[in-house]
Amino acid sequence: MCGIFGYCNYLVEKSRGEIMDTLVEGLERLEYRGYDSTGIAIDGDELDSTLIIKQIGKVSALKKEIAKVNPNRDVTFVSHCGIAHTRWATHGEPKQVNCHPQRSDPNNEFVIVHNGIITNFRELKTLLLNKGYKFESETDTECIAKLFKHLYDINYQNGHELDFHELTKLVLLEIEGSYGLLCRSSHYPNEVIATRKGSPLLIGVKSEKKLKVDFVDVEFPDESNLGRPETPLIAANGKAIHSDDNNITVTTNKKNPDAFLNGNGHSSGSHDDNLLPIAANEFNLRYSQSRAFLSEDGSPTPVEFFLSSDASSVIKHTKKVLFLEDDDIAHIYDGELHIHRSRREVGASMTRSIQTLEMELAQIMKGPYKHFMQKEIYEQPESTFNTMRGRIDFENNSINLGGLKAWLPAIRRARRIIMIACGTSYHSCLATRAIFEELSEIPVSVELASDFLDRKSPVFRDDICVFVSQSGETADTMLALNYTLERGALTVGIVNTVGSSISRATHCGVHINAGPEIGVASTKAYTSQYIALVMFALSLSDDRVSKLERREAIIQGLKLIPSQVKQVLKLEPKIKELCATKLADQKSLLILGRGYQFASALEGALKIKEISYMHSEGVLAGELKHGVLALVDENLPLIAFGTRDSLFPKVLSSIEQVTARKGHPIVICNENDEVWMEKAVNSNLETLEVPQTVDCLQGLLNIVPLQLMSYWLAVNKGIDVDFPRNLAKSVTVE
Ligand code: G6Q
Ligand code: GLU
Repeated sequence: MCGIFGYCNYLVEKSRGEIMDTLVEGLERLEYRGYDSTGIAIDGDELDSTLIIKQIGKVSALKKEIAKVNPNRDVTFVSHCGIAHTRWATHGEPKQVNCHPQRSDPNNEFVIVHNGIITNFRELKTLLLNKGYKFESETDTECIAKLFKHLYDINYQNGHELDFHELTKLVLLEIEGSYGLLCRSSHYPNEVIATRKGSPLLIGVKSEKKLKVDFVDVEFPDESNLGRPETPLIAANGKAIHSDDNNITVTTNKKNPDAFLNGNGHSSGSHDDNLLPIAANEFNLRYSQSRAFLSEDGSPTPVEFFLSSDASSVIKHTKKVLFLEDDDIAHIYDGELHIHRSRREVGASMTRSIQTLEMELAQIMKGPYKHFMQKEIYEQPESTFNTMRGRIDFENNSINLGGLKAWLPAIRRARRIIMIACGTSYHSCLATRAIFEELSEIPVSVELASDFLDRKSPVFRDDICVFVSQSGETADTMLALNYTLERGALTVGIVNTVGSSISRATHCGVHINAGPEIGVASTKAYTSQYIALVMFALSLSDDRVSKLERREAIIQGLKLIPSQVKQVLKLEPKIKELCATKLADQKSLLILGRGYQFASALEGALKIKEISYMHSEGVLAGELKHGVLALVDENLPLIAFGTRDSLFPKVLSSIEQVTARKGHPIVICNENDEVWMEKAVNSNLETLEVPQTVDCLQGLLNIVPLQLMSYWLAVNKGIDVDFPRNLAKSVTVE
């Protein structure tokens, strides 16, 4: 949840107006992640002071607040670090004092933007209250800002002027929970700290000069006692930290000009040279340099850094990005990016690569559409095609999933497959479970991540756990992934967001390639996840002669899906009219489906609830008579999936149970199906006709009318579809 954005310019002169515009624009692109309130922190007019501007509501409200505060836009900064936040409240309602940035004290010595939840904030708050700190907000975040100040002050009093990243290490020792956070401080002008645990954070790099290498070395504490100060550092409880307690060492004091010169003049040397301390000066301190940012002649290179929760807000400025990993502490100062870790772990990567994003700006712009959700619904002919592009050979009826290929033999040997996901992603698992079992002949169970964890479900080494997630950052799914990894299962990711936590933590997987999905209501990700899972099932069965015919039918069916989706989109005028008439002002809507269409019913009901706030329930048609039928009368609006497959006669009888109780369902059926044509004439029944495809793919087409319906029900009520109340994209809290 929430969006974090930061902007640092080094030797690239910018006016305060330009800096504020960059921060605000970055927030606008992140607004879909949370929109309770927003705020920025930038340099104030006094030397080393911080100006915080924040406001409840969306970014537009922040813009007005900035205009009201009216800071001088013309002051220029050769180097500067600003931070910004758009909130999805977890602790404390959206009100001015709870907006981020949160601060350590009225002088804004340390200011923080934070995504996530600090689970031990009550204990920390008690400790800090006892030390005399006064809290002004109800957020958990405020204790981090105060902790920074407290640890800075007590160590300073003990003779340690800590480097910013060392101070951060001390802070992180104290906090528990999940976080993506940025911190700036008047004690460390033009520097910023970015760190994460369980929340996404990436850093875009823009420089005129080509970077010397496309990675950043990870810096570990000096394990000899070289950099260890003679007097121990002080922890939050006031106790000394001894050398055995942790690996904290003071590694840098770049405020010391000699230390800086020593480091700067040092040649880059071999890889290992850079991981080890380069120089220990007379203060027993060391300085290492980030090779990517070295210029040929050793002179400083102008550079800009964009820190963000999501690549979509960085893409306008640069395509070069580095994804931080959990527990990384990124420290930006003097035009360099350093990545520190508290300890060296066996097998952990020694570098973070600077990758080139393939995303285009147009992909994250609304274009001619009114809302991202509408755009994403209309993108489905292309996004479904992109999921299959380069992976299906329609001539030879074969599938090639590069990220899975090597693992297929192991997966085929599994005794069961467990699919784990949340929300819409969970529905895509339900939608494909039957075809998975049919093709792979391996039992498949489908789990909601939170429930799976609550039950502490048994997992075995020969289980295959498939994690499906659009964002790749959903906390429940990520926790379930860690749970299965700990138990030795083989894990597969079906993820949209490249570089996301789930795509990196799983052993293997498939990127669904749907392109960035910004609308909170997931639409194109659902159809692409569905296709990716079907392709996965097809790959698992490509060694089975008995499945040949079925596989060919499915592959040829997939080929037509993009054009068939396009055809379904033509139903929009009719759906729009139904939403304005028959479905207008209704309190509740039942959606009936069975077999493959049960998942469509659940997904359709979820879309309607989250976007239009109308109660809606997906009902398994076979269960109707066991209870839900009691709700049916001539007034209850009802939608039924009546497309043709082997269960058609049963579906028909369920719908007849409804019409016999004077219900007037809207039936989603295949084009020119004479059964429904006749019923439409004889009973008071509406139809929405969709093309026919293979049974296991029909859900790809059937869901589109419901996506459009939820969209129009919401728009007709004047709801801001991309920002439904209480929700946000990417649920990074448990
Ligand atoms: C619904 C949603 C939501 C989403 C889950 C899981 O429209 O967007 O239900 O599917 O929150 O998110 P991920 O797919 O990103 O894990
Ligand atoms: N827990 C913090 C708060 O409630 C951060 C929430 C967020 O991720 O936006 O303020």
